[in-house]
Amino acid sequence: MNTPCLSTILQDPKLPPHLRTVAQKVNDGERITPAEGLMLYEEGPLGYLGALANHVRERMHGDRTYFNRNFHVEPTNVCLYTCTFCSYSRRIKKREDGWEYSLEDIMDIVRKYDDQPVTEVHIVGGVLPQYDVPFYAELFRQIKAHRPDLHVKALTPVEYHYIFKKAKISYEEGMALMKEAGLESMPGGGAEIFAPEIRDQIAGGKCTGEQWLRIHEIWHELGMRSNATMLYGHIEEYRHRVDHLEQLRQLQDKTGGFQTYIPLKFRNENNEMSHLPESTTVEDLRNYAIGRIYLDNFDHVKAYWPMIGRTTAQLSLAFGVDDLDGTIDDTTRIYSMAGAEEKHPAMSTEDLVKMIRAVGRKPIERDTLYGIVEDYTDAEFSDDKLYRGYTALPVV
Ligand code: V47
Ligand code: SF4
Repeated sequence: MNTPCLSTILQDPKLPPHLRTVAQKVNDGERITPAEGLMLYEEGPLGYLGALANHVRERMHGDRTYFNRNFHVEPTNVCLYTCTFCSYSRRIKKREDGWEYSLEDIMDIVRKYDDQPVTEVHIVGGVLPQYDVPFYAELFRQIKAHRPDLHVKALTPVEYHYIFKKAKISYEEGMALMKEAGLESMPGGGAEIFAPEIRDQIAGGKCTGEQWLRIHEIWHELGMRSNATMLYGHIEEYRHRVDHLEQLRQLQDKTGGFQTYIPLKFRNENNEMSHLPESTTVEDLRNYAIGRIYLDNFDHVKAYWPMIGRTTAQLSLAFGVDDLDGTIDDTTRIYSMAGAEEKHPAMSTEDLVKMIRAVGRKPIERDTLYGIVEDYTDAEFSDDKLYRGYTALPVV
């Protein structure tokens, strides 16, 4: 991809000294400070940030771009919390408009994928009292008994904090119990923005940033892996984003248990913050890039393409992103209600592979823990009009 390369940036005699210092650090594989992170948010030009982030991305992964085949299950789309950015919270007043699946309903959904080559089920939804420790433990057990090879990635500290409190058990006991029941990794949701001055306004009542981090820490101490997100582009300021990244980096130094960082762009439809404008594409790309530069101890940065659209997802691959999420059937999601770019974001593996190849990257199907399932770099498709590299053709 044609972001300027880092050596070109460093050779520019007009590069301001503070930008040069950071570029040199990135070139030398050194860590940047929180003050430098803030400076990048405030002053880093798009092309410059892209060059730095792409350098890190290619140093770690070359052109490899990962995706996995999973399906999502949302036990309910009603929630007792009142996060202002979330369309679920509005439903609690008209609960009958939503769904509340039973264990059998969820197992029916899981069974629908029996013939499909999916490697992971991602389970996350609203918080309601009937979804408690016994419910989820039984669900994980039944999924693993039915299909042992399916990786169970489920729930976030938001749910775990709630259900463990209700069951009067510690986080340590609770996470050990979930592991024993079949939980294999934790998705990155519920992180939002850790700083209490923002979190209390947008996600008051649910687990704090500290509790979110503690539950991940305990999970990592059990030898398990998880992801981390940041919900950006609403009422937070750049310093809150830097604080969020810093806290993730510190925990990762301690445990090494995070696999992937996923920035989530705030979408403003059907929620209590619809009056706020959304971030621009330039800002989205800058944010991916700064995440990649800052989180030097995270292996992967992922873009969730149904939320940002296919074109921005392709662009993000030149701004630090090495992983794309969203293959089959992503229709019923928190995001489609919040104004996702793709209203019916079903994309076949073939489509995704073409989308990645069209910007000169190598599509690699992975499993949840980044084991390679298949390298699609040279896969042939019957209607494959696309040049293996750059293309002027519209993509899928
Ligand atoms: O925590 C809710 C976000 C998250 C909105 O780990 C919104 O592989 C934008 O974490 N605009 C859940 N975002 C989704 C999530 C996730 C997604 C894909 C992959 C993985 C992974 C994790 O969705 C919530 C919240 O931050 N969200 N409402 C909204 N209006
Ligand atoms: Fe509930 Fe999660 Fe939505 Fe908050 S973001 S209202 S906790 S579903």
